[in-house]
Amino acid sequence: MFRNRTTTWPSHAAWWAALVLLTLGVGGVQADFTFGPREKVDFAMAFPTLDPAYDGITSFSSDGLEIYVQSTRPGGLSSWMDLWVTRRGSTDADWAPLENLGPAVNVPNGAALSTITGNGLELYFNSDRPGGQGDFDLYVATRKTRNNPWSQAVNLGPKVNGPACDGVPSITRDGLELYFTSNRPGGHGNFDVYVARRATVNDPWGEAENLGPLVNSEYDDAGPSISPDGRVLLYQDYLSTPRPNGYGGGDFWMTRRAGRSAPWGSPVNLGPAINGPNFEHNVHFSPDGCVLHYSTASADWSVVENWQAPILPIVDFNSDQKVDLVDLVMLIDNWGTSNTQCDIGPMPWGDGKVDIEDLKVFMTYWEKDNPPQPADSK
Ligand SMILES: [Ca+2]
Ligand SMILES: [Ca+2]
Ligand SMILES: [Ca+2]
Ligand SMILES: [Ca+2]
Repeated sequence: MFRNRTTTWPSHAAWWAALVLLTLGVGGVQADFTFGPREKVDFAMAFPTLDPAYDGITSFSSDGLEIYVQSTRPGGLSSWMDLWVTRRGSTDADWAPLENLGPAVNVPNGAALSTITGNGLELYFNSDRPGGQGDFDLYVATRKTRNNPWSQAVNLGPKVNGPACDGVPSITRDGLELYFTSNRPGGHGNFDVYVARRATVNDPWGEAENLGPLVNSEYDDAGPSISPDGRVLLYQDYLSTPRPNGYGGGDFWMTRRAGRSAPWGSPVNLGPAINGPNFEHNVHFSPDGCVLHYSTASADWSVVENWQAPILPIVDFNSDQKVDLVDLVMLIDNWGTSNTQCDIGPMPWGDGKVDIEDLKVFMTYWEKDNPPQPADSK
């Protein structure tokens, strides 16, 4: 697949020079990923069919062709918020006007904060409609195909929901892990993040589990957003007193794990590229994992702004400000391993192995730094 790019590949001599450099110890910091500077999203430009006065994005379909929106706009079925969808036929087509998801999902008590499985057939959301386990609960609506209407939403039942507030679901793309927040008794204080699991999408959800005292704290651990591959979990602390060592107001925090069966690591603040003095909330990964979408609110919530920030793999493995031969050789040298330094794809944080997905990512940066020379005309 890279055959037509051989003009940008190094000569044998250069290969050996690089190998020598490598064995002499030219290395660098542990490569990883980083967040690029955030920029304000002009809703009118990016999503012309949405109105920021009413609408908030709650989830993207994995193919990028549907955005689920919670909205207080007129025409809804509830006195609070309804879920709506906007669609497009391809990733470069225009978004269609919002459609209300209808009475299968929206009832007078409302529906909000949705998450959709990778196959687009299950939509989870929270609602405090009558008939649940108490307070807000999680519900799911299903459909047979992407073109069928949604079925009547059902409560996830007492293994997942309880009498306390259960909300803000976020599901892995494979539909096997459902993260949410709850202030049920038995946690570590205020809201905590919980997960429910199932073996296959045809199995019922198991008993929800607290993510434990490393991830959760005495502060609010809320608003979870799981990466599509389930290796990065973001959450927020904005509801009451934030965690110490943040940037003011509520902030986003991140925990990571090496694989789906590995334990979650210590949470870290997303840092000043993302967090500021306002209240960061409502965070989502783009379907390709390369962009973070989120909102900020002023202390009195009178000003809500929408932001996006690129999620960037660190391709310059040896930190010399160039993406060049030395970095390529490091990647090749780690081919087939699980060295996180060179694990830069397919998501910016990698997938636990160094292979063709990482080379593809590397080559996109290589070509930016080393544009092909125009062919000699003589
Ligand atoms: Ca509940
Ligand atoms: Ca907590
Ligand atoms: Ca903040
Ligand atoms: Ca990889």
